[in-house]
Amino acid sequence: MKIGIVCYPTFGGSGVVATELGIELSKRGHEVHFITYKQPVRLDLLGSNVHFHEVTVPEYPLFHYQPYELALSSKLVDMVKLHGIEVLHVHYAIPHAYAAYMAKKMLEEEGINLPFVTTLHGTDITLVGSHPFYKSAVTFSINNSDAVTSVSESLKKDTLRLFDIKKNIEVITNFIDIAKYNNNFTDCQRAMMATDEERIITHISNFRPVKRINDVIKIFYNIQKEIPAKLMMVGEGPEKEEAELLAQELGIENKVMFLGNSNEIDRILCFSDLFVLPSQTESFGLAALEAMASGVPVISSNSGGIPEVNVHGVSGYLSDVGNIAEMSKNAISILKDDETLNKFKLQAAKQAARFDIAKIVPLYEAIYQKTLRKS
Ligand code: GMT
Repeated sequence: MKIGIVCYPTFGGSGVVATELGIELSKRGHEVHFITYKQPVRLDLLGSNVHFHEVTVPEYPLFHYQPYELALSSKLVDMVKLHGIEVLHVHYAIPHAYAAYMAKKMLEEEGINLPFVTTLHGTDITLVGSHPFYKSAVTFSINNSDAVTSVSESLKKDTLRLFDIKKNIEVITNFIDIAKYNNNFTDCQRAMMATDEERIITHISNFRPVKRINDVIKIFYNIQKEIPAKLMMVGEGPEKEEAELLAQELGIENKVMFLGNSNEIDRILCFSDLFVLPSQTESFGLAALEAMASGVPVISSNSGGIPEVNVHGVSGYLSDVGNIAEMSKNAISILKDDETLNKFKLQAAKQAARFDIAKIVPLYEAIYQKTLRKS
């Protein structure tokens, strides 16, 4: 098939999922076209089966807001006509599903049929999509997609609760390329980060309020009182400065490293002992799955779709949002001795294997086929 993929090209989970999906589809013989405003961060190899088409939005002073949807839908029309793209897969409803619908309608005028699949990722529904200003457009574009998928059961429920949805939503969970995370690194360079006696705790996110970054710092503060440890904070975002200040206030700034955005998540996870994800809400928690695939147990909140990924007492522990005391206690219970830690590491890796890319990508292929057959 010739498949067009629209996504955010940034470090966010939806962009990562879209990119990994596109790469895998190309390996399976499909021709994949990424259409977005920048080359996706994890798309470093443009092989003959993977193409990238940049959407440019010229700045014009009259426009207070530059019309990205317009530029995107025009680009979609042009690329479909030029490359014969047969099906479009848009990740994140806002504004991608809306732009896809417009492209579909424009192409219809020219006798070209373009089915499009919308994958809902989380904040497009839970935080942004339900905002009254966006609600009508998001409801319309979901209901007018040829197929709709959601990355967890929890997100499907949220979507049905928040919007008037007439369309069937199929749950296709996020996935992980297990082979990539069965890291072959002979040297993780752990020694650069911590001594042999220290445990390494990691958090990776976009540092937005929903991630509750300060909880991560507080949980770590409690851990390091009991067990020698270092904290790796990976990512960039609006809450970073406050978290840095909190680490200073607590006197642990020399144990907390803010590493910024990284393209080497697998390397960082390779030397990590525990991953902390105390989010307010999380439709899936791809970062937790990436950690588990590297054999890193997870201490998380029990919100949204996280319980579908992290299994209490198996791959880590779950607690109510904001229950820092319990999260700290559970973290310490995993880290306290090598035997327990190694048991949880193995269990985390085993649980992650349920989400292997090889099991999930055929489900998307089947959806593309179905939309093509219907049209
Ligand atoms: O985590 C974020 O805030 C980024 C956001 C995104 O759209 O890129 O992540 C959402 O999609 C990910 C991939 O499906 C999910 O793993 C995240 O749980 C989800 N984030 C939230 O629901 C807050």
